[in-house]
Amino acid sequence: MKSKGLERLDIVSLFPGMFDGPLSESLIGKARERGLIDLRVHNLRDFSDDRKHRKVDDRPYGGGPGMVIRPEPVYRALKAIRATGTKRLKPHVIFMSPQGRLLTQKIAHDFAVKPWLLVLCGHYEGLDERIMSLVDDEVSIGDYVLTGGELPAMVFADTVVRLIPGVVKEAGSITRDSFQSGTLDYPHYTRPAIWRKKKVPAVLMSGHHEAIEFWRQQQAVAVTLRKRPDLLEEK
Ligand code: 6GU
Repeated sequence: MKSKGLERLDIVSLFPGMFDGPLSESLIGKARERGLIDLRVHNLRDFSDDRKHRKVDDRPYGGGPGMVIRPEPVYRALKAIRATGTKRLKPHVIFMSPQGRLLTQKIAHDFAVKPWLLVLCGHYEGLDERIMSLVDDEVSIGDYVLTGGELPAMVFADTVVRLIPGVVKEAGSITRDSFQSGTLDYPHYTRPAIWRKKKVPAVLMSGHHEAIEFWRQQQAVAVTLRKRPDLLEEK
């Protein structure tokens, strides 16, 4: 059976409030309103086995700094969320971690064809290693350290949700994306035709569609050579 692609995305976090703005505004917010993605954010504390204080972390065995998220709340969260799906549909579980695979446009495409993604955000020193057997993929957004997995999860959600057909109105702006076409984007201009003595390139005003297309491709390569020559190198 052919998958229809991403339909549902669940995020488990200790700070669900952080997601309110970024995933409710703009194109992602519209995609949710239009029912193109069922995006749910969960509070890990709701799945704590500690009834009284809803504590989810504890000190590391062996000593050392910081706290570690205990495996049981994560296990319960995964189990409860999985149970809200159908028997055949299982979420692909992703743990946001600086140790993960670097997120690229190629990887975003691989995830955007999965019907259901469940994203775990780490915090403190991380998750108890024993929960990793329930994780399908570990993903990082770059070689720098953040305080937690929330911002990476938002970046991840944004990049996969915009690949769902219909989220970005013009399909052309997806195929022309930097990193997808192999080059960066060409320069864009809008009115006025002359702004503070700076003119718009004449070819764009010519109405000659082939000439415009040729110019744009040429510009895209020139921009890439100047700013990101590594993208043009053969791998
Ligand atoms: Cl996914 N988490 C944290 N804490 N830091 C990061 C990251 C993830 N990706 C890059 N830095």
